[in-house]
Amino acid sequence: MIEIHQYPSAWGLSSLSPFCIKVEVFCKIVKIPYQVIIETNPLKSPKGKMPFIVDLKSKKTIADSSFIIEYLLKNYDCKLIQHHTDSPELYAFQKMIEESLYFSILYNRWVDPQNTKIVVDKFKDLFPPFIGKPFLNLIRMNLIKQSKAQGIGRHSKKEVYQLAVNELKAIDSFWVQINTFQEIKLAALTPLFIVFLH
Ligand SMILES: N[C@@H](CCC(=O)N[C@@H](CS)C(=O)NCC(=O)O)C(=O)O
Repeated sequence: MIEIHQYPSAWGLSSLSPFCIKVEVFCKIVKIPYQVIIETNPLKSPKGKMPFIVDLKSKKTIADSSFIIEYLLKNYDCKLIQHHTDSPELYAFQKMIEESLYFSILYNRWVDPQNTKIVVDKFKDLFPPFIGKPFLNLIRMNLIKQSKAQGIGRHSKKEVYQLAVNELKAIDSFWVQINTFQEIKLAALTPLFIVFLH
């Protein structure tokens, strides 16, 4: 049994974080028993980001969705699943989605002023009364800083969304090329595609 420490659900999804859903979907696919522990403070994670897991058997704590999946592939019976290093193409797409497309999603959710109110109104109830709004504003400030450090936050809104469209088009043609799921349905990265394209 493992504990998945992750952010709460939102918009009908099991977590507001795609990286958290990625790990949970992986556990579901390979049938690893797990228990979700809801966290709202990223500082509780060893790497300051969610998710992390605690393996109750080995007592190990592992942070970062990719390291978690690597650990589970090594330590649990996941025979049906192919590891992403078997496919350099999948690995390259993983990096594009997690290191680039993710930041356009972050921009859309936390930086684009058009969406700030929707996000804050939706997430404030995840916290005790009165602290939700100020806490979310702090998170927002931190994520705006992150978007500048990564680079996406330095572009105009039009440029950010153009980059996202380019990447979604690349994923779309990759999808067609590999004949939708036929080759990757058993890959450890399937949850990533499901989650980010949802
Ligand atoms: N590389 C990490 C990324 C995790 C990540 O970016 N988590 C975000 C939520 S989607 C987070 O916890 N951010 C909090 C922060 O940066 O303060 C993974 O794959 O787990």
